[in-house]
Amino acid sequence: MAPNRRKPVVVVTRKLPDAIETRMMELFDARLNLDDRKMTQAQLVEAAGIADVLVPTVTDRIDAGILSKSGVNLKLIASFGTGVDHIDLKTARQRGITVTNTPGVLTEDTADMTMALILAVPRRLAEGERLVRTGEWHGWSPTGMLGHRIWGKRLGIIGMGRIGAAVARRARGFGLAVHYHNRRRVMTELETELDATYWESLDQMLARVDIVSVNCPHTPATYHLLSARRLKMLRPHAFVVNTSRGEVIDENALARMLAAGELAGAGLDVFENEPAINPKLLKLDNVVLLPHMGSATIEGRMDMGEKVIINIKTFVDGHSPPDRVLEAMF
Ligand code: 8YV
Repeated sequence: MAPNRRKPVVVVTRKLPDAIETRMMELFDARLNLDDRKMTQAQLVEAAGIADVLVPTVTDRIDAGILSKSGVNLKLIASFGTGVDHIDLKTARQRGITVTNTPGVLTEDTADMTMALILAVPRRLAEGERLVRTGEWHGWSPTGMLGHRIWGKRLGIIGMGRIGAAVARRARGFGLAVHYHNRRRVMTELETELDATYWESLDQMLARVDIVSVNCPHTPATYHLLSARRLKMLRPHAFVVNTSRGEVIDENALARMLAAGELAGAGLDVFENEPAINPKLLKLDNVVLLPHMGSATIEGRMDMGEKVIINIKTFVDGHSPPDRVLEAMF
């Protein structure tokens, strides 16, 4: 932007960390959502109508309906988050709207949460905690609260991107053998570092691993990648962990199989219809359910906010923003 032009109107759809909001107020004509109430589709239409830049999060559905009503000034959607499945990228491109995200800064936090679930489910951490809190624990016994050993098991990672690789590094420290399925085989150096076994066929990998971790983005190609048919390929002692997007798994089929004892357990941080949780899952003891908190660290949120600011600033200064999202990436 030329120095004397008005500050860009930046509409932020949710409450962000104070320091990020303050900086946005200094740099932009920022419109904040201080009470953090999720915007309705009608409010999003209104926001897209007045904004030069829209800053949505995963809880906003930026679909063709909203984009088609956006004002002429809306030129950038600087999403606060890495996943972009809540944004209609094609319509955005057709309307000349640039989209950015915040990759990289939530890799380690999300990998930590994934590893926490990989440990928590086979070792029955949440069940044990519930036992103690409900006063149902009557003392140690040799056969009490037996779970399954992590060390020596096979982990199948679906999606060996940044987060998948960070999960693999942690998993190796816990004695897990790393297997993975990815659209493309990763570079030999990375495969060697992770001592990872590549499976071109997801079906083949599923039949052989003890724990599956979903770490791929949700795209049209990965919707229900773990379909009922594929879930059946897992052996009954297998565990499923998902910190990516609920839509990658057929949640109904998963719940049914868990209830029927056809799978040993699941650790889920994400769900198909957030914040609604499949009632069948809520009844099961062998699942750990978390409220989409994989990247929820103060440090992570600050880094994400910084990235959003850098993307906006670079863009309004007339440069290509560092985290531009292209449809071909997904
Ligand atoms: C974020 C996420 O909390 O970045 C992502 O893709 O799933 C989460 O970890 C959320 O998306 C913020 O919009």
